Amino acid sequence: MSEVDLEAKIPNNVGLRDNKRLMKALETWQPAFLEWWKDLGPSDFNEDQIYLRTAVGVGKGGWAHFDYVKMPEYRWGIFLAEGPEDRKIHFGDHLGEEAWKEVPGEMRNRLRRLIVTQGDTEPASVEQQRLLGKTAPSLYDLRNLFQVNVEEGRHLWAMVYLLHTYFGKDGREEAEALLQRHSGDEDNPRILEAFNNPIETWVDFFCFTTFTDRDGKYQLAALAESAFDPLARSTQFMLTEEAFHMQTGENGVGRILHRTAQLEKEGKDAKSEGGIPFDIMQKYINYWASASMDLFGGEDSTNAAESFSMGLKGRYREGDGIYSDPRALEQNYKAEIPTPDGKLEEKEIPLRRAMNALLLDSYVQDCKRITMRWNRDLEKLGTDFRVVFPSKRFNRKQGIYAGHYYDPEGTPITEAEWNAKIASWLPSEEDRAYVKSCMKPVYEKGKIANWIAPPPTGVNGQPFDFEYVKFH
Ligand code: BYC
Repeated sequence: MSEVDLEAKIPNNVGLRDNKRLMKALETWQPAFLEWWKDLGPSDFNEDQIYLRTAVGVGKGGWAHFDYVKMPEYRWGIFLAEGPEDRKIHFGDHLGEEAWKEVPGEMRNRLRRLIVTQGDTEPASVEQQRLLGKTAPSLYDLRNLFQVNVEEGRHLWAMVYLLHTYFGKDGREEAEALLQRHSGDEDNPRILEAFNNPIETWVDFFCFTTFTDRDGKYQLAALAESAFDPLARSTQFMLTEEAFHMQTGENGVGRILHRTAQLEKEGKDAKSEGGIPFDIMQKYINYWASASMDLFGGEDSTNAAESFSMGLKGRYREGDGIYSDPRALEQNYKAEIPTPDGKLEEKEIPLRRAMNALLLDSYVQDCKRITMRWNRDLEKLGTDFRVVFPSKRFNRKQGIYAGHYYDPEGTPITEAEWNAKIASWLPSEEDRAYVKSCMKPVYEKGKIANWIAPPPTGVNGQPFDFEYVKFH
C-alpha cells in the first residue's frame, strides 16, 4: 500500500505519482468529470462556500478534514482501505487461495459488469438530486445534501480508478460511458431502475438516503468481501463515507415524523400547517423501500451464484466467519414462491443461487431496526401512528414477486384490489403535488422549514445555527 499523497492533483494512496500512464488516463478523465458536474451536478451553489468533509487518508479516526470549499474545487481522491498484504480468499470455489492483485482473465467480464453497475449508481444519484438545493429546509440540510453529492462523486472516482487501472481500453471506455448515461434519459438511462426515478422533494431525498443508500451499504459490503483485492479495499473505504449518507436519511425521515407528531400534539392538522401527514410519509416509505428492494436483483439468480462461486461478491460480513459453509454448497434457502393461481408455496433454492435473497434479508432486518427507532420517538411523543416497513413482496418490479400483486403486509391480492388500493399505499399525484408545495427554501442561519424538526446536533460538533453555507 502506498503512502497517502495529498499534494497530488488527485489525492490518493494508490501510488499515482509513480504510475504515469494511469495518472495521465485519470487526468484526462478529470475535465470530463468536472464538465459533467457542471452540467448535471447540483444546480447553482457552485460558487458558494460549503462546510464540507473531505477524505484525506484511510487511518481510523483522522481520515477526514472539515472546511469551507467550493464544490467544483472539492478534492476528489482515490483511497484504498488498509489491510493485510497476504489476504486469502474466504468463500466460494477459490477458498483459501491468495486474493488477486490483478483480474484473472476468466473473471474479467463479470467483474467489470459489477464495477460498472456500482459506478453507475454514484453519478446517477447526484443527477437525481440536482435540483434539491433550491428548496432546502435549512442551511444544515443544504450542506448535508452537498456532502452526500460530493462523496457520491468520489465513489464514482473509486470505480473509475479500478476501470482505468485493471481493464485497459475497455475500462477507459466504460469510464467515459459512466458520464454519458443519465438518470431518467429515455435513450441512455442509468442501469438500475431506482436510479432513474426522480428525486423531486426532500421527502424523496430522505427516503432515498435511508433506503437506497442502504442498498448501497449492503452491495458495497458484499463487494468488500471480494477476492479481487483492489475492489475489496475500495469498497471498504467507501463504506466509511456511506454511513453519513444513511444517517442523513434516517435522521431526515425521523425529523419529519417528529415535526408531524409535534403539530398533532399541539392539536393542529399537519396539512393545514404545511407539515407532512403521517399517511403521506408512509406512502413515500413504501415507494422507496420497494424500489430499493428491487436493487438486490432476483431472489433466485444464476448471476449471483456465479459472482459468489468466482469469489467476486460474498455474503454480508462473510469475512467475520459467521457462516458455517464458506462454499455455500451444502444448504438451501427457503423462499415463498408465487404459484400460477396466485398463492404462495414454500420452495428451496440452492444457497448459491439465493445470494441476492440472503443479502436482501440482512437489508430488511436493518430497515426494520430503523423503523423501530422512528417508532420509539413517535411513542415518546405520545402519538398513535407507527411506521410499518412494507413486505418484501409489495410493489416489486424485479425478482420472483414481480408481476404479482400483494398488499403492504405481503398478502396476495387481485389486480382489481391493487388498483382500488394503490392510492392509499403509494404516493398519488395529489400527494406529490402537496409535498412539492411544502418545499420552500430556508437559507437563513438557524432557521428551518415548518415541516421538519431541527436536528438534535449539528455537523462536526458545530451547532445547528452554524453558517454551513456562505453564499457568494
Ligand atoms: N433494475 O440475476 P438477477 C449504491 C437486471 S446502490 C434494473 O436477478 P443480479 C448507491 C440484472 O442486471 C448499490 N435491472 O440479479 C445508493 C440482470 O440483467 P442481465 C449499487 C435489474 O444480476 C445510493 C437481470 O436483471 N451496487 O451504491 O444478481 C446512492 C437479472 O438479474 C435490476 C450494486 O448494485 C434493477 N433493480 O443482481 C448512490 C452492486 N435488478 O445481466 C449509490 C453491483 C436486476 O440479465 N451490482 N436487474 O442483463 C450487482 O451486484 C448486481 O448487478 C445486482 C443485480 C445486485 C444489481
